[in-house]
Amino acid sequence: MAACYVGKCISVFIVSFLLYIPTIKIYSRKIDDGGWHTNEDDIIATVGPCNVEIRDSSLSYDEFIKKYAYSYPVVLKDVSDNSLFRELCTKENLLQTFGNKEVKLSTANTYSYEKVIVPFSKYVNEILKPQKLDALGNETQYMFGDNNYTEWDSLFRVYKQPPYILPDTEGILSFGLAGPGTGVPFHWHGPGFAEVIYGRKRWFLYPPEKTPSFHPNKTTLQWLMEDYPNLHEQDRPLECTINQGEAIYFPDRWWHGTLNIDTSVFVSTFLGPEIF
Ligand SMILES: O=C(O)CCC(=O)C(=O)O
Repeated sequence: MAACYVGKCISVFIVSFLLYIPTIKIYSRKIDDGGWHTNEDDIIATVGPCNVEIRDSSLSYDEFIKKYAYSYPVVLKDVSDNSLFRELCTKENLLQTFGNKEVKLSTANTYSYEKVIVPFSKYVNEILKPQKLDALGNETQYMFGDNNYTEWDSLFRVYKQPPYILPDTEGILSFGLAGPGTGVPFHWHGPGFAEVIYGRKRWFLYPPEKTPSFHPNKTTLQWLMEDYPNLHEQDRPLECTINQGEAIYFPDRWWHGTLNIDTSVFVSTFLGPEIF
């Protein structure tokens, strides 16, 4: 009787375990980081809330133009399939293809962008690091913008821009790679899209008429830790964390600051006047 009871328990245990296996697989499925690994201990900034509208590929071009193009940011999910581009952006592949090419780094502050030129492999192996909390913007080097379009053309040609180009504009691409906790402090310019290829990036936005309160040489991380918690309700930004494969659209002259949660690879499409 007792043996039979134990047997039943064992069968119940085996059946439960077999049912549990797919669950283990689901929860342990890791997002592919393309080799751009981030240690848990280096993730200083949190994901935060999202109060920006999120739309998917059911967003028509007409609705994009009416509702967002000239008035509001929007997060776009699954609007262009950049899986092939993502494969080209693995750490191994980028180092193999572009390791010897020079890249121009900018300091991560708002008004004075100092530039330094280094081989891409030096940036990846020596400079690309988690942000130190006490480092100021002018002490932080960031790879974004200033791309050599001839040397990186084979990569850029594979990137699919979001399918919502504004009338009479064309997209100029900008490629970036940066460590956890890094980011660009508040600034503004023309409209564009910014897609995350690997990692996650938190965006903070304010409309043109509401200049955010920030110190131009503080990093976004310092602003998040020191200023953001003290903002009055009416001074809080629009914000959202953009995940791998998602893009955010920012309209003309909207203030924005960025913060990489993980080591991130990202592409912006700046929409400028069409050149005939
Ligand atoms: O992606 C970033 O960290 C910077 C992007 C940015 O500020 C921009 O697109 O203007």
